[in-house]
Amino acid sequence: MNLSRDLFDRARAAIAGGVNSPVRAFRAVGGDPIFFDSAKGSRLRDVDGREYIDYVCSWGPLILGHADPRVVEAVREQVGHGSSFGAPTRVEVELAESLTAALPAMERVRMVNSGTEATLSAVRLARGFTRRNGIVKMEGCYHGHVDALLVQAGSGVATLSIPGSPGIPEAVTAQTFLLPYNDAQAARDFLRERGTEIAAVIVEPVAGNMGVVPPRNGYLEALRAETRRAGALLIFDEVITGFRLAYGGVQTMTGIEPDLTCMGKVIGGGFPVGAYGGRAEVMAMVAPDGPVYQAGTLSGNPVAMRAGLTTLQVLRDTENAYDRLDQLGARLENGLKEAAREAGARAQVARRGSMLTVFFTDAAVSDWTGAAACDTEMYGKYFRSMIKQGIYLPPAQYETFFVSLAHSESDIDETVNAARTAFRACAR
Ligand code: KE4
Repeated sequence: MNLSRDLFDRARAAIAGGVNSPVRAFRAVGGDPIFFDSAKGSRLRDVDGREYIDYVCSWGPLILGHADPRVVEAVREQVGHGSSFGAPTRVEVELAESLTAALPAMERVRMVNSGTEATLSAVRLARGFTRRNGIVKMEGCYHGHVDALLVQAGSGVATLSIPGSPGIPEAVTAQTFLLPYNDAQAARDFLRERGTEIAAVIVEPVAGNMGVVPPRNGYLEALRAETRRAGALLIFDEVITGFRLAYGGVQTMTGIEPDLTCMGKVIGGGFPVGAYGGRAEVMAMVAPDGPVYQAGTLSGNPVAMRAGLTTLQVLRDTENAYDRLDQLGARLENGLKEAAREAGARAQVARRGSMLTVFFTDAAVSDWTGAAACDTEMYGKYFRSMIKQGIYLPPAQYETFFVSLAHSESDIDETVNAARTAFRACAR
């Protein structure tokens, strides 16, 4: 009996590629995707009744763990009062106020339905505000499937090595410039030479889409200084890092204030939510106040707002929530490093808070060149060994493991034990 396989056969007959997002198809790790029908806390249960400790956490949103009772109750109550009005509601104001209170650089916000919609809108707004067309992104960073930004992106594009993508006109990417991540000098040189053409620089302030790659000391500061000097906007794509690394974002941890911030994932608590926001002067350009058009039928959906608001409230009111996430992340990091060392595996473990990646390479990864040197076949072997042992990891090398507040020390220890076996399989 393998209901997952039966469902995948049916899925392929009805859904493009059998999945609703490419990375879920397991193409980067081999084998067929597993279908799940329930989850609770740190655990997933597949349609065949097998249980796994989950480190995907829906790619980041479920920082409280699956089916957190406080979120479930809030959503249940909200949906009973109506799911969507296409008109303003109290709860969208409350979530917006939570975001602007937590992020000083975000004086105004606009809710949308995904991280992609947030970055798409932020790029259009930056171009409208500056009346310039140039956009700079970093190699290995992924900002959703935005035409102008799908040029050598990270995440699925890197994993599936899609060179940009067919269907995107040359004219659209002709104004997109690629720089190496973590190279302050390259950014300085480019912006001093061509900064007057540039509407914005968009960056993951802690990269998650080539695996976890933190910024080098001084890198974000250099981007802030050089964009300001050039009259370009700095956009922090905090879709992953927003409320994941701190109650706020990398901007609240570093004091580096972007002009615009894109968010998603955690702020939706597992429901489709994205947001973009920033300086009031810039956001004043967004319709209906300004001429930059952006809209959405379900933007600010009250049920999704309630899930996000409840999640943020729990994070805000749980004492030392982020210390706990960091402790669990450190336990996992140290255990995996020890297991890799014991097995003699060529693996590096990178971590920031509750974001972690195991890179199968000899040297620490600090940019896309380093990430691209990884042995992705070896990652696939590691993934298959771990999933056999009941540990569900991201099915691709260029992704991030996520730990939630629902993970326990025993979950982490069970994971490290499984990793001992998996690293040995990789070291042979
Ligand atoms: P969505 O449109 O998928 O909600 O968000 C796009 C996005 C924007 N910015 C960053 C930094 C992101 O990581 C993402 C999406 N992340 C991927 C995982 N790396 C989502 C998983 C998927 O594509 O299925």
